[in-house]
Amino acid sequence: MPSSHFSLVVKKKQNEAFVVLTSVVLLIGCAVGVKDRFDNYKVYTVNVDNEAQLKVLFDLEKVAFSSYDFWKRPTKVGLPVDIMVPPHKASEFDEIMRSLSFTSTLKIPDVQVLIDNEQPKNPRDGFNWERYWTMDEINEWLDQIVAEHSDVLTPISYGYSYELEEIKGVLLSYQSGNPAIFIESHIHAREWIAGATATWLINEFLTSTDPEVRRIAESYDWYIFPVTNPDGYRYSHDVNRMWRKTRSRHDLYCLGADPNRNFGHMWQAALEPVLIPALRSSLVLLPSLNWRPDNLANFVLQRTDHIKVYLSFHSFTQLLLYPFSFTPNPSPIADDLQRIGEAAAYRLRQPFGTEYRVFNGHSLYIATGTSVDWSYGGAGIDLSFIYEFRDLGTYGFLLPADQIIPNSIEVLQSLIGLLDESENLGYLP
Ligand code: 0X9
Ligand code: ZN
Repeated sequence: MPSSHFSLVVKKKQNEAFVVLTSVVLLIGCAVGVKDRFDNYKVYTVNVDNEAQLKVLFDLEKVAFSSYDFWKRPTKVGLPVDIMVPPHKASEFDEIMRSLSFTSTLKIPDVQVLIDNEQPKNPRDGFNWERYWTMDEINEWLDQIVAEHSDVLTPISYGYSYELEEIKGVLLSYQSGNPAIFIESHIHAREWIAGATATWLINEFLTSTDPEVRRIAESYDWYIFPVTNPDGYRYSHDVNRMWRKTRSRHDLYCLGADPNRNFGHMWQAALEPVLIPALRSSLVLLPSLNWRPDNLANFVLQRTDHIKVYLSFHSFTQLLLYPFSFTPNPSPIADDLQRIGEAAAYRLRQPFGTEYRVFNGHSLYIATGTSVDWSYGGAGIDLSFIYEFRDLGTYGFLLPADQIIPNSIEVLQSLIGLLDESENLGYLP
């Protein structure tokens, strides 16, 4: 055996032993309630300059338990990816980068440092938007706010999560006859800024004295579900900060489903590049966010006379996306959605200069079973948008809590722009 081959084999065995050991440590950790740590996990921005490089990245994404985590997925030549590399993969990653002459830059040198700095060091007591709340705190706040504003707020729920947690929201309504906006927020567990922004909006609609805010608060009804993936959100607090999916069990290789791949419009009509269940997790049998029968889709379908706008809150990359994601064919109203999106992005830019890009989902990457493809194509709600909040990747999913309020302020401005332009174009009264 040539010595280089021999050393590769030895290295492979060492790696395998390391993986087994890490898994055992992780399992014990889970059992005793220890949080996963991300010391020396690094995030690189990797440029994709040719098809060969793109293929390698797709292959890497396909490997089950490869432990690379794509914060920004490979899509097409010319669009860089963000990839989190664990320390035990550092040399393999270097080798891959070198072998195909990738160019990359180190974006986050130590993910654990960002996790440690995400929340303020000395948080003030009580409910405020200076820190990220836990799932229990959000539920408690919702109960409290509903009790305090029972003239305007009605508690709502569309059922239970896989782990049997009631999914709570509010309907905010100042007068009868209003058209409604539905906000589905925080469907991806690690995108904490989504839920925080949704709760801030509820509070602002109740308390703001700004005339433009009062107008949209009072002349529209708002269905707001701040956290639509409570199991995943809990898990991202208690165990693994980087968890994305639900906590539903499917088979040995498939823990958790991606809820934003399981809505029932043209579900799996196109194949995404990643085909294995552990990563794609679309192999749940019933589409439409189905972990319980009384689900989000049914809730919306029963109210399509009322709901005229469907918004899905995510992070990150500062984007406003409209249907479709499953096909490159533009929706018949794509030009209007682009215009409305640009009006929203224009308003969003005003307070702090934050730039959002606006386009259809497919231009970002192909995805089937997304909620807004379904709300547009399945439920017939023309004004369907995904927000990808701050930032552009400096912190990524680990946006420091001191950006909750600025993010929320600019998103609220964008809602004014979005609704104004929709009215101008005749989509809303
Ligand atoms: O992949 C998703 O579900 C969304 N991005 S995220 O990073 N928050 O997970 C975006 C879905 C929008 N559609 C397409 N990108 N095609
Ligand atoms: Zn997301």
